[in-house]
Amino acid sequence: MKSKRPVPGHQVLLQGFLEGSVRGLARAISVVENERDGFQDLLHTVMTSGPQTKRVGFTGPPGAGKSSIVAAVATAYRGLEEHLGIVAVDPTSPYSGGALLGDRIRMNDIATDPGIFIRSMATRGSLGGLATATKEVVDLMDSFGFDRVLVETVGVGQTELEVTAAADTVVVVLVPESGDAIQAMKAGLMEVADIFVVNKADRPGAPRLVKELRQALHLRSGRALRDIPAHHGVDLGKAMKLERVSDASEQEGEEWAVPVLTTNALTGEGVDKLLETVEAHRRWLVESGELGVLRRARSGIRIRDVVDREMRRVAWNSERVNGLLTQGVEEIALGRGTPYSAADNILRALLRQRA
Ligand SMILES: Nc1nc2c(ncn2[C@@H]2O[C@H](COP(=O)(O)OP(=O)(O)OP(=O)(O)O)[C@@H](O)[C@H]2O)c(=O)[nH]1
Ligand SMILES: [Mg+2]
Repeated sequence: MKSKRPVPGHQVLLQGFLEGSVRGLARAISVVENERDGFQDLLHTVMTSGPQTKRVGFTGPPGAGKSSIVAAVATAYRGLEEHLGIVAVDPTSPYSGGALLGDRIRMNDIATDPGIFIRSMATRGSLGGLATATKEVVDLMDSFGFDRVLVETVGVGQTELEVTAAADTVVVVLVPESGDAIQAMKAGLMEVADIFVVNKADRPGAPRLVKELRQALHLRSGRALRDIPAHHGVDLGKAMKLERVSDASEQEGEEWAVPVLTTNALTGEGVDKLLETVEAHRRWLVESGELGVLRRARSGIRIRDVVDREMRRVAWNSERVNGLLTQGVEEIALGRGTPYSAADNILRALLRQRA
């Protein structure tokens, strides 16, 4: 890693990026990840033309097979001659080599394919910075002109779920071993899923999880209660026959009914259906106008992210603020102040400074 001096070759880098040079993209990502001088201008310039690409996120518990599915899906998209960017927020990162790569032929294949650009982001603890940096890397990939960008995150914790919101279509990958539908609900995965995939369909317990998920989705959508008169009680089996939540081709109206699919990432079973369903969701996003709604919501979050970070930067880089902090500490020690009075002084100084 080079020093954090301003980047002298910014223009060259930018030109390379805009001309579609992968080296330009790699350098841009490094500038953004390390928050080197001028990274905001760089992002501003490349993002001016707005979102360009389809973003598909894959999330779920550790070891569910997200990377294996991403690899299988990427291979299928390559068969359709798509150029792909992959961002993996991945503690074990099988893409980038290491002990795990040996037994993963597919990973190796996609890691050396010039039509695929993979970037693994190290998990740096639970610092809020990871989510923002990852979203920025996804934005860079989006602006670069890939046909599609795939994002893998472990679906535990706020940061990861936040990153998930950078995708247009979110595929939640579960496995029988990861627990039941209730656990998925508790982890907040029900809220983020556009498509559920029960992977490792070769394992016992997969059909039960599929059934549970469909029932949970059905209940959540409120249809089960609407379809069946209350005095008959809620017969879920009957409700499932009335509404086939699983069949993406039967979408009607404005609502997207979250399908539950099964895959075996090792054999590739179910991957074609997953691709079809991702396309169906894309069509729905476009036709319903939901894509615009989603992108606006995302822009709002990004603006907040940037303002939060810049406020922090402005505050803690300011001599005046650091002076007030030291003063506040002394006042607290002398029993003349509290963290609130000190913070109040700092905020007043900051707001005056920026006015
Ligand atoms: N039997 C079976 N094993 C699978 C399947 N998909 C993935 N695996 C195996 O499950 C293990 C975990 O797969 P990964 O693709 O690394 O899972 P992941 O969700 O990306 O894991 P993390 O990124 O570490 O959370 C690997 O040993 C895979 O070979 C499947 O469909 N069936
Ligand atoms: Mg993984």
